[in-house]
Amino acid sequence: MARGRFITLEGGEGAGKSTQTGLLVAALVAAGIAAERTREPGGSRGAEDIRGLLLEGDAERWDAVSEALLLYAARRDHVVRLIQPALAAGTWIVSDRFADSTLAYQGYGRGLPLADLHELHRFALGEFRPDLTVILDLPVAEGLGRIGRRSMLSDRFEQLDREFHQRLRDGFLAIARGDPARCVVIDARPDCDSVHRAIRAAVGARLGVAFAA
Ligand code: T5A
Repeated sequence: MARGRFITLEGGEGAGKSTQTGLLVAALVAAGIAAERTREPGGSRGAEDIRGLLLEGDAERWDAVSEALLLYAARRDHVVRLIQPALAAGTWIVSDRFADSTLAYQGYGRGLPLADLHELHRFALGEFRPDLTVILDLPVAEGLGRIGRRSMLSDRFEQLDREFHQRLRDGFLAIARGDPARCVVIDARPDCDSVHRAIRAAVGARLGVAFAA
């Protein structure tokens, strides 16, 4: 049986990752591919427990190192218990955020050395990486505006300041420039259907999927 492919959607707050993850999984299934969605932090039972620790409380609850360690404890559980078995069974997995979020948030955003985060990744997951990463790029004000309209400003990560969110955006774009074989940047400003069509085009071109018209 052919191994499934692992696709991640990344980007700042309100870029449309959750929306587009659902649309992409539905399009893959319509194309005859077994596909499932997941998310980070979370995805597996243990990782969802850790998600609660990460997202609740005030912005200074964890320092950046503790945050990175919690994220990687969750990520290892998610990969070992859910993602790898699914891929081995031929199912494609689409994840709403993955390791690039740690580079962007804890590295570019909170200032942890990127080399340490790469080392942490190697310790937790070896060379395991997505087959394709879609980075949804959106000006900070637009992303925060979308989230604000949904009244989710209470989540502790969203309390951080705008300069932080700009560093995230720049960080995601730097990650994409550094790994063009894995990453594709999609303009997230157009309406949902247009962004979905752009993602389908990228997945089709990079992973050879023939989507239904
Ligand atoms: N985190 C996570 C780290 O710090 N390090 C890590 O390693 C990881 C994995 C997760 C938090 O954890 C941090 C990052 C985050 O701060 P979360 O609750 O999962 O928190 O939140 P986010 O991942 O940021 O997801 P959001 O739900 O906030 O945003 P999405 O998923 O990007 O956007 P979505 O699809 O929910 O859409 C937001 C709103 O915009 C609308 C939607 O209808 C919705 O109302 N929308 C559009 N509007 C206009 N045009 C479009 N094209 C639109 N697409 C969506």
